[in-house]
Amino acid sequence: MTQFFQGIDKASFEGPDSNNPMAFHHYNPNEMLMGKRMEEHLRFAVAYWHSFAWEGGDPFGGQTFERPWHPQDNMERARIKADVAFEMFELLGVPYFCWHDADIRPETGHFDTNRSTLDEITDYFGEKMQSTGTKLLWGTANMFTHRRWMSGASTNPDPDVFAFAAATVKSCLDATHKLSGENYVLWGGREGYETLLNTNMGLELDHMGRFLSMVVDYKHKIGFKGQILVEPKPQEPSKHQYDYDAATCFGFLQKYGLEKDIKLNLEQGHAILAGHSFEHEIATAASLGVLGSIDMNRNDYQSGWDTDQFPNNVPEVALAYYHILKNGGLGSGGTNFDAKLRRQSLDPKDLIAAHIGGMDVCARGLKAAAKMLEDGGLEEALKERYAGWETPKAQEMLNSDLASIAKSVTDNKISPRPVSGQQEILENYVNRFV
Ligand code: XUL
Ligand code: CO
Repeated sequence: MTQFFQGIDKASFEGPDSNNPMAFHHYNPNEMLMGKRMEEHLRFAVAYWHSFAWEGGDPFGGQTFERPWHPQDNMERARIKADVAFEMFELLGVPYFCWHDADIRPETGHFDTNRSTLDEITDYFGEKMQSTGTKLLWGTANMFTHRRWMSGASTNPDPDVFAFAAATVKSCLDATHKLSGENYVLWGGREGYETLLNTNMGLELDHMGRFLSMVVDYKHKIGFKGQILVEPKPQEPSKHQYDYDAATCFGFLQKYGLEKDIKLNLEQGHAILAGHSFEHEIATAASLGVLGSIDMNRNDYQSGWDTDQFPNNVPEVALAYYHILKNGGLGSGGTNFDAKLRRQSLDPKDLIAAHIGGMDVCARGLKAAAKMLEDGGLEEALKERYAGWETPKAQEMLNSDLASIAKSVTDNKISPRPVSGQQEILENYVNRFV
């Protein structure tokens, strides 16, 4: 045991009336909802980068956190960081965690040493996963922080960077496979551009499509059974990112024949940056058959950049889980807290409390969503609204053509009668559950 979380007990469920700030008020892993345990619906994961690698910097100031594993430049401290991380997973009772290579090993500047230190630390993780029962939701490669990635990874004008990216993803996929990861994520932080004046967009998109095909081929070659996911985000750090939102990603995947092999990891904050709601992104992915996993957080509605706060808005979260449940759940995906403390929240206790709060908000949202689905009010209203399409006449029209339809409009004197969309009634309905 390290001393880091000294004095903090394992968080347990005490119910909504408890006034213990370090207990769960709503997250009760064994509570059954729609025939499944709450833990199995939510599949929570802690993000290594925000909780353990981020040092509290912002564009105006550097590190505010002082942790026993700082500075993060050698393997001894990488192991101390891992010891603390696994202690936190146990204190919270989260079943999963997620990492980038750069979060868990020091950056050596060279591919071979980056790979050997990654192998070493993931072996260390393997032992800890065995003894604690914590599982890997997904691994990923950080191909955006180091200066070599400044003009992109697979979309870089320099083929040597493409090669470095391919080798990096190979080593991260190998490590994810070794740890029985259930998914592998690619977020293209620098796969985009700053100015079209120096960018060959068509060439870059072709290279990214080819790169992702190689990732899928390699997954099959090594027998990795996890799901490959790409994560949409519209801007930041690149001014224009190619994976703008769920619909853009789907169009891209379809163009390169990858829509059956790759699904999406959707993030609340990225949805907001793209001018969408989170449930819009979830419903879009679900309707296109590419809903994979979620990064749960909250974005500031005013700032215009990615604030990665812990979620605290139950009505928003409830609608997100409503669309997840309605579409059969997250499968091999989960709820990864891609969320970080505010930089003034210095204490180890803040890290635990932030996750407890986030887990409780998700649990409340999930419970509300399950109740709404079981009650069936929204589904009933939908059914009624589209009932006209269930008639044989309407169905025949879909197999018809414009001229025949036009003739039937004249013959039958069709004159549509507008009906209410009942938005306020439906919003009032939702408010009864959240
Ligand atoms: C960045 C972001 C990443 C991805 C993984 O905004 O969301 O942390 O989730 O690279
Ligand atoms: Co994310």
